[in-house]
Amino acid sequence: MKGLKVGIIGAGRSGMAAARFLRRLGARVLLSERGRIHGPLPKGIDVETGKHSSRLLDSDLIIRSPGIPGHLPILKKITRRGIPVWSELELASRYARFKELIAITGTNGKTTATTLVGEFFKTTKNPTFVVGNIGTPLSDVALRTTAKSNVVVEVSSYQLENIRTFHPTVSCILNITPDHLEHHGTMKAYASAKARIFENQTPEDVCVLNADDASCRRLATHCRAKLFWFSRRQKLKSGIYLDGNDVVIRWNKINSRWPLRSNLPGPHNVENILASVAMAVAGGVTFKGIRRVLSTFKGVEHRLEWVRTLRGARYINDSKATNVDSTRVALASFPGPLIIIMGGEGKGSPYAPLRSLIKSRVKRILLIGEDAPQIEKELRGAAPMERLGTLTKAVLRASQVAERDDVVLLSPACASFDQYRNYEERGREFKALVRKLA
Ligand code: UMA
Repeated sequence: MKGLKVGIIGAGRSGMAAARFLRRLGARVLLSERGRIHGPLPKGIDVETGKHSSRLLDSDLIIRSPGIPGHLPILKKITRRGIPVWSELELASRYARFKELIAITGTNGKTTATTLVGEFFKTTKNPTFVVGNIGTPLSDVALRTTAKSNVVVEVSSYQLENIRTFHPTVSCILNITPDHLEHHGTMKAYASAKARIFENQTPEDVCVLNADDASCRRLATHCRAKLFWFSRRQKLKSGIYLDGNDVVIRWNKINSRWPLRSNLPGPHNVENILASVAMAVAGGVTFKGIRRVLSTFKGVEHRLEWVRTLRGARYINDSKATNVDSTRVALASFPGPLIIIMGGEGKGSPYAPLRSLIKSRVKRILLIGEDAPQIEKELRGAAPMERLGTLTKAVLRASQVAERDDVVLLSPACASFDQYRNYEERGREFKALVRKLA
């Protein structure tokens, strides 16, 4: 990298981390951001803000932040010039050293599975890093990894679009349902981006796939790694599955069965657990370590997170539900009666798949954000709806209508960017508002 001219597009979390990393490697960096730069800039880098100028065309290499749309004119020019475009994941993974590199993708459950897999690997003697889409970019830790490290990376379809050599020892696709269609265009393109997680794997590696998911089954035919299937619904000849309340593993000479003890609500979490156990087993974690972690693991922030019980009504923060399927999963986790707060920046996928669950479990929908009119149109008649605009008003309204044994659920089915910096900020505001309720 020394002396190489590298242009970075986007100065968010991953762009800033890439800039710091490239500076340490001695590259000449131009950081290009359409908005403003937040936070301290690494020393010695060139910056342009408010635009992406043709200066980028002078680069030997481009690092594209995950949120940069493919139709951006400058990106088209860059590609036409034949300048290689990498994601920050591709860049950092070239410098990471590891015993196991575990990469996890999927539409939903990524963060829970990544956190859980991280906890499993922390029971081994080797240092474990938990990075990627979950928050800390791999660039921030890559130079601290050694041949003994376990590196657990949450990977998004955006990051996978611009990989070349990224090569996990264990990969996993949890599930594939419509999301980010505004970015990828079609389901096929979205699934293909996800499948790139295993494109550099060989038969020495392992790929964990969901046997209950038709898209995963289709993708498996292109996978060269050793397959490790998981299923919540069916007994498998080879893989990990649930039999009653028992976890059964039959894989690669391993034959094991034990009762599942976990605090995570909902059937989707059973799937996250099965996949995570498969990854841990493939990476050599002992059953003792796995079972100890499972019995104490409480889940992750902003994902079906209990906030408070007030006058018998439970308030649940599921701000991480930034797509329709995530909200479907949340609805399926509570029998009801539910008061659900939905809305935000829509992603163009239909809300209709929620209709039957809403009809049977939801007593009121409180709408916020930009996509409220669209949700209202598509779910008309499923449950009474009110447009409140902001979270402040929605939480107040929820507290007025909530009765004993109700569940007040923030599960927006939308991104947060119309009103917040990210879903974490939205979730924190929800929790603060709920805690303030008299
Ligand atoms: N920007 C431009 N030009 C553009 C568009 C955006 O300069 O045309 C700038 C924005 O003004 C902003 C920056 O690019 O300053 C934003 O970058 P980004 O959206 O690529 O996001 P980062 O801050 O780099 O964070 C990314 C991930 N974000 C996305 O994939 C959208 C974070 O995942 C991740 O934690 C972080 O890298 C570290 O790896 C978040 C996410 O929402 C949680 N992920 C999606 C999801 O989980 O559904 C994929």
